Amino acid sequence: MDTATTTTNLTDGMHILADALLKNGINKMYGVIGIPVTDVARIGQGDGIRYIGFRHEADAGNAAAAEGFLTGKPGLFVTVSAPGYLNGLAPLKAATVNGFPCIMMSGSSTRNIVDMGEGDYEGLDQLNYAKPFCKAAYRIDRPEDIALGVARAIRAASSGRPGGVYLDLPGEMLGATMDQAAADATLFEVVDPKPAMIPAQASIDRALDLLANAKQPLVYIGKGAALAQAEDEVNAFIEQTGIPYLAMSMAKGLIPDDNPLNSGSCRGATMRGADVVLLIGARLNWMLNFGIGKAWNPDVKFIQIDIDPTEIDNSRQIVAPIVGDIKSAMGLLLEGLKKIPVKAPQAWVDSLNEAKKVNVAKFATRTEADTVPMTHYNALGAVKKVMDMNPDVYLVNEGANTLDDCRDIVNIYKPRHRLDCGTWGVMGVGTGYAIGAAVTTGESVVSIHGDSAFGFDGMEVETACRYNLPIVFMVFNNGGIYRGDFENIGTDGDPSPLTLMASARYDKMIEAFGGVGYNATTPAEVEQMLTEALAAKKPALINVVIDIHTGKESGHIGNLNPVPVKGPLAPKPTA
Ligand code: ADP
Ligand code: TPW
Ligand code: MG
Repeated sequence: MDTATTTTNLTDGMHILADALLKNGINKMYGVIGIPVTDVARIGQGDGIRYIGFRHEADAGNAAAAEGFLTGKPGLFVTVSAPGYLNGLAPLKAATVNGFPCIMMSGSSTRNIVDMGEGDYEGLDQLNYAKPFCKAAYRIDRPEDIALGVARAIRAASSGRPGGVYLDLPGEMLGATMDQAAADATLFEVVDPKPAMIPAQASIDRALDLLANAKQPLVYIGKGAALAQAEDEVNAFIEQTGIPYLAMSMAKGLIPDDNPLNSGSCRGATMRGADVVLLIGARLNWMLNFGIGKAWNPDVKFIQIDIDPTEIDNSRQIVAPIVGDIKSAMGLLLEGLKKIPVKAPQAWVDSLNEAKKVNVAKFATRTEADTVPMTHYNALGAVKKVMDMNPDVYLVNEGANTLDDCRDIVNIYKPRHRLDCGTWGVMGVGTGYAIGAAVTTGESVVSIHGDSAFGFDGMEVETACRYNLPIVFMVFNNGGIYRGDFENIGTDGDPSPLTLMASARYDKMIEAFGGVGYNATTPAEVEQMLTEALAAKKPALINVVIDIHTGKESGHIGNLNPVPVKGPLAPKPTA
């Protein structure tokens, strides 16, 4: 139908999509391509969107989520229909649970064939399946709606509590044509995608009154504060009030970890002692024992800053809710200090300092030990030394003991410089996060994985090599999930369900792709090899040989396991 002259005035869905994304500053796309999105990536790349091709959609999704956490703007990933789409749903949901802004775009098959259940190529009712797995889901059925669809996705992902958004892109729509000028006229830039939400002054005054009268106040900083980029306000508030604080794992570095008011090394005593707690972007979910029980002072009162009003009273009463965005809330709290001054009582600060001394000394004997084979502790003690010298380097961390011990041992000095398993404790997020962080920031990344955790997504070392990214992967190889010496309690002679290959040389994996492999057996080697690998600014992998007899079952959360009533796993009766 089209003549040569009219064709030149036509554009198509894939070109309009690239234009709409670029119009909104989305200039990166992670993904795995195939029918019908191959040209979404190729055309995007041609138009100036950096495309990072992965080996598995989950890792592309995690990279996009990492970008969202680091920048506050949604990261974008693309998948093919049904199977690729399903691989992408897991990171989309995890990003939503974590509150990271990101957008998953999937190609989809022909609507009428899918809806009639006729068995289309990779046919699946993707839009409806996506809905419970994300914050919002839209299908763009017409090329003239692309700009609107992109705008809706950006706003839904970024505003309020951020999260994952699904955009369904039917192949027919991607190939549909439109007059270029008419298509250009549909493009627009989203104005103020995450508007400030200013809390009521009365909620600020109520909170300050409580803090001013507290004997043992505590500030608990969560990853919401990191997402809100509220480091200046949070630092000023701690400095002016002198209140001891604790940081959730991804809030580490918002205030440099070596701040004397950081009470991380006596977390238990701090939580049990605090009578008033200001939560800044941290939920009272399982990670904080729901704000109840033995972990907390029975008379504790909570102040909670959160952008989501339904988060308040989630698991117990919040006596002073502050509903609004953290940056605005902290600004108002700082302003309010002029009227209602708050100073942490010195006796409380002193008592915590005493508790810290004891714990720090106890920890140092473990992290400084030169035991070989290494434990998680002394290997991480060596990592800490190198990270202390390289505060700009981003840290990614997953595993059980590898996660919990690293969080406690390795200091972070800058905001949003630590990414980990997050609210759900997901294994297999690490390489995607590391690649997302390296691509987004251009900085070096140290990516520390348990040997089990690394198994989920280790193939992405090829991606790191293909794009020549400055990532040093470290595999803490203790030969298993939690540790390597569990035994099969049956009689078939198979390895135990927790056992992996302690003899594995993960460093050889990266050598297959031209990266540099190291095998570290002592803390001194860890320190020297990590220093060298970071200085090279090239992909590297250090196989860190850890004693198979070290590591607690489920790390620090073994208490969450159901206890068998009988059989060899039942715990010995305690007196
Ligand atoms: P952590 O795991 O570090 O404790 P959570 O993910 O449980 O943190 O909690 C983060 C909270 O921060 C969420 O309830 C989310 O709604 C909130 N949040 C995210 N961004 C903002 C923001 N800009 N302003 C206020 N609250 C926010
Ligand atoms: C997607 C369950 C929690 S921790 C873990 C698994 C499999 C691995 C721990 O061993 P690792 O670390 O990584 O070797 P270490 O140092 O303790 O030996 N599937 C998913 N997520 C989770 N959380 C699991 C399974 C799990
Ligand atoms: Mg392990």
